Amino acid sequence: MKALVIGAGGFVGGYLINELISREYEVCATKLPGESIKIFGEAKGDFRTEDLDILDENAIISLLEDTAPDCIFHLAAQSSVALSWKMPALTADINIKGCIDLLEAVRKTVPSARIILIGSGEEYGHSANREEAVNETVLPDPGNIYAVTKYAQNMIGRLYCRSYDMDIISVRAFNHIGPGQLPKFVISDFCKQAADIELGRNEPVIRVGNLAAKRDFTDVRDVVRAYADIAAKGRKGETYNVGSGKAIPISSILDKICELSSAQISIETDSARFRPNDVPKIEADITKLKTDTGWAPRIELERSLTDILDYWRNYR
Ligand code: A2R
Repeated sequence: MKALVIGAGGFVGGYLINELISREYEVCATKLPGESIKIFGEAKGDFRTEDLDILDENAIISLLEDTAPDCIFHLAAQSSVALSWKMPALTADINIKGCIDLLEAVRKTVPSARIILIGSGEEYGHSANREEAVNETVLPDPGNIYAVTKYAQNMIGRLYCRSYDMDIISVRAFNHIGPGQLPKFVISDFCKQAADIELGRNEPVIRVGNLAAKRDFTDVRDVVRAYADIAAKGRKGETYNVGSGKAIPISSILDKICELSSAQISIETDSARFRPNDVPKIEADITKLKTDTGWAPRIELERSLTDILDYWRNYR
């Protein structure tokens, strides 16, 4: 089986490539020119790399003709919520037009390929603000530009599946964490601050935003296992939540990081780190994913945090 991973220069790409190689896929992965694909941990084997800007329609067609994939994982995105407010049109171009151009190119060149569109738990937005976990039947009510574009991608995927009988599945990934994630994400940020304190680079204070918010965190290695399981066993035309199924307060994660760190750390609230309209709790209902694929998260939070702390301790 041949897999094409589009947008593999980001956080998830290298992990997904490794997972697919270990399942004996022949992998081709794309990145933006100037980017590199980072494999964290032990590389499981070789793969082919190509440059692709998803805004270049002709380049997508050439790549598909050349690689003839059985399965396509579409990771390429403008994935920053903050940047989506600053550059809404660019975010829409990459996340919506890029998706449409990809689906059109697949329809013309490799119409029977399975496509996994990677969306986000952010799509639920205000609809996730409820006591119970959010399942795939809940109507999304996105709260930012990024989330709107990912919800548009989801709807376009369903439309192409119904209209052209294409083999498209959408995923809504909730917060994922792991070594190599940029420190603009909360857990990576806390671990980096703790590692910098241990290394004597910072005063022994971690600066934090809203610690009361509860979020659903999954290790990226479990997330990519879910993507591969969905590609193997998921149902065409469906949407799957990918998360741990359990929201935990950010404060308890910070306590754990302080416990795992060798430094004596105090906590300071920084108003600049608060986000407007933070939803108090976001939790994924993962019943559908479990039922259809048998997937369940395996990596405990403590192991993820230990690995992220080690990553920042050794970061050059
Ligand atoms: O924004 P950059 O320079 O980090 O590049 C990102 C890349 N990308 C593009 N690829 C092709 N054509 C474009 N016009 C284009 N613009 C941006 O897609 C980055 O290398 C990759 C997406 O990776 P990350 O932003 O690190 O996302 P991550 O955490 O790997 O998540 C994968 C997917 C994304 O669709 C997220 O929205 C979703 O999972 O949660």
